[in-house]
Amino acid sequence: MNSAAKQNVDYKILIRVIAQAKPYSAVLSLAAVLAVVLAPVAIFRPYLVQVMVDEYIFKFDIPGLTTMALLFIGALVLESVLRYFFMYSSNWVGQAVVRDLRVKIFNHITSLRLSYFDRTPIGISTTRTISDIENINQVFSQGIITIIADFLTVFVVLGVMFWVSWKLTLVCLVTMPFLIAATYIFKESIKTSFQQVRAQIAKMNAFLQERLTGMRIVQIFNAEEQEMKKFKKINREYTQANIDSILAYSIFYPVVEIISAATLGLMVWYGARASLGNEVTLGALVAFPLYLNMLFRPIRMLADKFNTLQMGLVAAERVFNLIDRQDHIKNEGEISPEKFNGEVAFKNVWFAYNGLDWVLKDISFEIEKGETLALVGSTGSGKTSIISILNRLYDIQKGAIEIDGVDVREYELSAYRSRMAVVLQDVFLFSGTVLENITLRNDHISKEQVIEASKMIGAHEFIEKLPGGYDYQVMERGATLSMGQRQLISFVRALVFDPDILILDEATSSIDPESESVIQHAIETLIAKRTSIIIAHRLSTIRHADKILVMDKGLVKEYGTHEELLQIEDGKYRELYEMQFLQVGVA
Ligand code: DCP
Ligand code: MG
Repeated sequence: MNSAAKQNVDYKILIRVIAQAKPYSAVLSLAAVLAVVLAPVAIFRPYLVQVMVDEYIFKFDIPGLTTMALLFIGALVLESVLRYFFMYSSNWVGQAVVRDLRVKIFNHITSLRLSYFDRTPIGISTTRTISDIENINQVFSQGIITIIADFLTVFVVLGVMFWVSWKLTLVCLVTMPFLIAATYIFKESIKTSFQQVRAQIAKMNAFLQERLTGMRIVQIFNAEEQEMKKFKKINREYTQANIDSILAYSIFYPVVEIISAATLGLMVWYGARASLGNEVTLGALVAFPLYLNMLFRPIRMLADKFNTLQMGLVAAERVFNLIDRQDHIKNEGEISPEKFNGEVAFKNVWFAYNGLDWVLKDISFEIEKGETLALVGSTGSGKTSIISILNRLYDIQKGAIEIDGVDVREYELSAYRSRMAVVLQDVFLFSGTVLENITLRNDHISKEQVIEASKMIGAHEFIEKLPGGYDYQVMERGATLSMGQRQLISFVRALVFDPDILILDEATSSIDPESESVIQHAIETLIAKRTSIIIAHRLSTIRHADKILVMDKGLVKEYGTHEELLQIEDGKYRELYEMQFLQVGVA
């Protein structure tokens, strides 16, 4: 935001924006040439009027007048055609640049490390990719080239006016300081309110996005009214920002009208007397109001265009800031294994999301090939964090994580991740078909493979029953499917990718015994023959594990097999087992 407070156009950013148009330099040059050509062409018609009056109308030269009229029409057609190409090409370049930037920023956002998303509201990222980028378009369509074109027009018009009658021109210019002062004041006041408007839009986007995602909670807890109040407040501020900018316009335009009327009055008053004294021709007197109009319009628009340019640059700066963020997980490793053997080792791992508060403290454990490790522990003890760092969504601060005896940072990131599958606690489905949700649009996975995997997991039956079967359209976030169904789909997703290491964050919600056995069967299928880490809440899952790691407040509390852990007097696992699992088992 601090750049928004800068007074002048930021040339560095301007140059960088223009540099984006490099692939389209031909079209951009065309637009620039057209801008230069348009200025003299535009002045041609008023000048023709002047000549017509002086040389033809008063000399009753009817055939000559016809020629002039045709010339006038010709000039009009030429100007219209040029203007068409000018507008089309300058807007086209803007749109082309915006299209490229959108791809760039989307690509960039998807590569950012997860901690960026932990701290940035979704609405802000959406605003960057959609509306901020739209503003950059204006740098081309309304910005630099048209400003240059306007300046050229002003100079050409002034030149012609001076040439026709320098005295009359000077008289007209008496009001110019007022116009420039008004324009400057307007530009400054509109700038602030524009920035307000932009800030409010981003705020509203972020608010709305979050409420829509959490609509269920809003309605269940009857929070509509409170949310409405908050929304109204944001809406009020947004409206106020808009009204402020309208106020500036509604003052500025009439003021310009008054100044131009005064100029016209001055011109007529002086011109009529000069004309009587034969100093100025009648033709010039007729053409001057037209010249004046051509002079005033660009000046009046300049303020607006400068602001648009500036807004475009502010938006561009935000977009560039995002693009420049080197907030990726470092991908400097070069090892791209075809397959993992499947030995996982944590060696004195320390990790904090914010770099300060340790969420994992000195974690060490080892899993042999094909073994299953169950992670157990109370909520917030750091279980999900362990799998997040194993998946390299976050970087650890101290210690090492090794796979097959090699530090994970030495693997190439996408090769590394592709050998690993994660089933998360809260399953996320995208809008699209069930099939697409399972394959994530990976062409290497055939429908047959998907069906086979579904049968193995035990999901085939319910998917078949959906309207359209595998082509059933899943709504955003999978809202039209049950928790268990979503879970099963995510299991199939993991199985078709045939990972060497499987990570499973078991859903905490308890389910009915029948589904329980389906899920249990699915999990057994998943973990068979591969190294697995399961954050387990169900006793049945835990008992199947080769080793159990009990977490407590970021520390490894206990580590061993089921039997070993039950031996520990006053052990945490034993306590958990007796309190929770045994009771559930008995009931
Ligand atoms: N945490 C954080 N930033 C995140 C995620 C978590 O600061 N993006 C914090 C919240 C907890 C701690 O890290 O204090 C451990 O969180 P985990 O998600 O690892 O906890 P669990 O998975 O063990 O808990 P649960 O059983 O509830 O899933
Ligand atoms: Mg968790």
